[in-house]
Amino acid sequence: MDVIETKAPVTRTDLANALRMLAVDAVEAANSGHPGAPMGMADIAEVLWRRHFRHNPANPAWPDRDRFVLSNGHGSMLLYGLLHLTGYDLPLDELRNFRQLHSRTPGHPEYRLTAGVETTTGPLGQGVTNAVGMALAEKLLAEQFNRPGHTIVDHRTFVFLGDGCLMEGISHEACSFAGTLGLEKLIVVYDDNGISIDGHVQGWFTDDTPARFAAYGWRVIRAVDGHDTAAIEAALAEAMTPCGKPTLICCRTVIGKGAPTKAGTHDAHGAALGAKEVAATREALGWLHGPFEVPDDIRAAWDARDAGAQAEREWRARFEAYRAAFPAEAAEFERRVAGRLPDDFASRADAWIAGAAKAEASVATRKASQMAIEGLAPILPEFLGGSADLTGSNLTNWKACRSVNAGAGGTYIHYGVREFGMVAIQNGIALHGGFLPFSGTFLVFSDYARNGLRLAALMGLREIFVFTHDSIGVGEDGPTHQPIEHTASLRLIPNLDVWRPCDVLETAVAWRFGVERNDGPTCLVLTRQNLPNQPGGDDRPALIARGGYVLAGGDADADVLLLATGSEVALAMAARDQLAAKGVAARVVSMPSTTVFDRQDKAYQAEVLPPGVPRVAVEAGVTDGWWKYAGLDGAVIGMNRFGESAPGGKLFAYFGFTPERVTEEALRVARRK
Ligand SMILES: Cc1ncc(C[n+]2csc(CCOP(=O)(O)OP(=O)(O)O)c2C)c(N)n1
Ligand SMILES: [Mg+2]
Repeated sequence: MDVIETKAPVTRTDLANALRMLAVDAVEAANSGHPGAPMGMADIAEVLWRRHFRHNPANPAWPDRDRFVLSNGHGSMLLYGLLHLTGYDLPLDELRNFRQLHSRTPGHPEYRLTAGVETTTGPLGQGVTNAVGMALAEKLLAEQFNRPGHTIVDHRTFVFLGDGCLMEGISHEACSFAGTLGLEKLIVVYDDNGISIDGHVQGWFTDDTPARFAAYGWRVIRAVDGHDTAAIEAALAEAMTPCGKPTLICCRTVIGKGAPTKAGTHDAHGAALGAKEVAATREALGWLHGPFEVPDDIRAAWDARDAGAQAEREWRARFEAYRAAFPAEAAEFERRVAGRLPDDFASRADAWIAGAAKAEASVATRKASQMAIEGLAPILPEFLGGSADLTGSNLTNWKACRSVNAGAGGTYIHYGVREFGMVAIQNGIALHGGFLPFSGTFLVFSDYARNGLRLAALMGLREIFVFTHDSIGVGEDGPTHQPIEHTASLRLIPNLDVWRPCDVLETAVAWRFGVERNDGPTCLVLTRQNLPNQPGGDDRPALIARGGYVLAGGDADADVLLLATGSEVALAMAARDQLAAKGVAARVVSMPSTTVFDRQDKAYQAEVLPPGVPRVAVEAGVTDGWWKYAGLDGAVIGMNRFGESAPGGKLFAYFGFTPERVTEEALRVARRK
């Protein structure tokens, strides 16, 4: 008798189990990682990624792809499994190397490292906030580029998140804002498993999450069984019908689903299951394949390459029709999404900087920044500005800008009082592409946003952060509003450029530098109070761009070097005159960006700061960072205490930021006293 081999057809549970077991095996191999979330969300991921998610594994940069953000980034193996199985450039060996040095499968998903990872996640709450930025960018780009009968921007942003993201305050900032803006292509799936690291969340998280999101103005799909494929399918289908609101799908799930003794407990959250439990899980799931083994029929069912290529081909055909009808817009769209500056940017920026060099009026650097924005905006239609409810103080708006909050065609975002949300939303805008985003708040509140700034730097995003009211110069608002340690502490973040310019021209050059920089973010630290313009020749813009340069006294040997930034440059210049009257030759070095100066070649650094010449540094903030330039035999004039409430001018005198004090310290270090 012939033996006919019959093979059971692949079920959707099998497909989800492939994801589960890749996560289990990878965490086991690394003996480190988080199996619980991938096991709990595998069924949801299968429905989304195989039925609804529009992407092309062969081209993760396709501009009109849907975006997927794993906000609960500890579940990274879920994403790596999805990328691997659907056909991205992530071979099985990378999964075997989960969490190992130089693998493309680090502990938490990292932007740029792994094809298909849209943002770096792990710091809970920021992923969903990035996604709000992505969805907003999609909406604004569609407004700017789509034409009747020609829809070239039309994609969704999907998010997975867990209890942790919802507990984080930033999720309130972001989701409240998304509701107000009606970002209807944002679809968030909540992994409602009742567990976080410390155990059952009842003791610390009892919000009525659906009611909370309904109150934000979201559409909420409640109580979906996150292991019932048909129910998930129906919820996603509903979420994708437009209704003018973002959608939250609340899915009840079991963390570590499939692990016989650890499912439903925090033991499944963040540790390898252990050999015994892994074997029992295989048994329980009926997954009788070896570690990292995925049968061909299951692989074939996951493979999204053909469908993805087809989806992108269809879009390309639409884009070519758009190009035929709107050639200039098509070229501009391609430039914008590639993040290229306009071809004539350099020459137009040169002309604008030359104008800034002639500025006469004494203005605050925050005003100089607004003048820079005004000068750049006509050259850069990708500008997307904003402020956390301090527009009139940060001066981040410009004459022709229009509020995105007021209807279509906006280029300026009133973020409301949401500093952390603003920065992480802005990160999402930068990640999405098509815009050069910037935003403002008071420097003292940069702390609120700090981890978002850190992630911008880690991801190497081109963005500009305007921080005004940069010192005790703030005055009467007092110590709560007077930044002391902020500039110094921002300088500590790797890959974050920090500029504290002293006048109109330094501010203009700093802005240009931030715009042209394409491998990381730039902070501009600006004054509330007016500052005089400093002298210089035609070469001053090029010198400023080196981060530190000789502003005065470069033509002769100096007895002493005076280093200063921002509002203290004028003090140093006045002290130089006083010293000259005493027969002491002082050189003033303006250091608008120590971070940029530190990247200059050693020869240039030594030219600006000749070894052996005594030094005095002055900056109205903590002294720590300055000793590396001043040397231990030099002097640093700063303040290592909180400020006081009084008029700014009085405070400068009270805390010793005067030409006389600079002169005195200079005489002391130069041993003339
Ligand atoms: C801002 C931040 N704080 C703390 C952590 C550490 N952490 C990682 S996962 C987690 C618990 C998250 O709970 P949940 O989102 O419910 O994840 P689940 O256990 O359900 O997978 C914590 C506290 C973090 N990653 N980010
Ligand atoms: Mg949880």
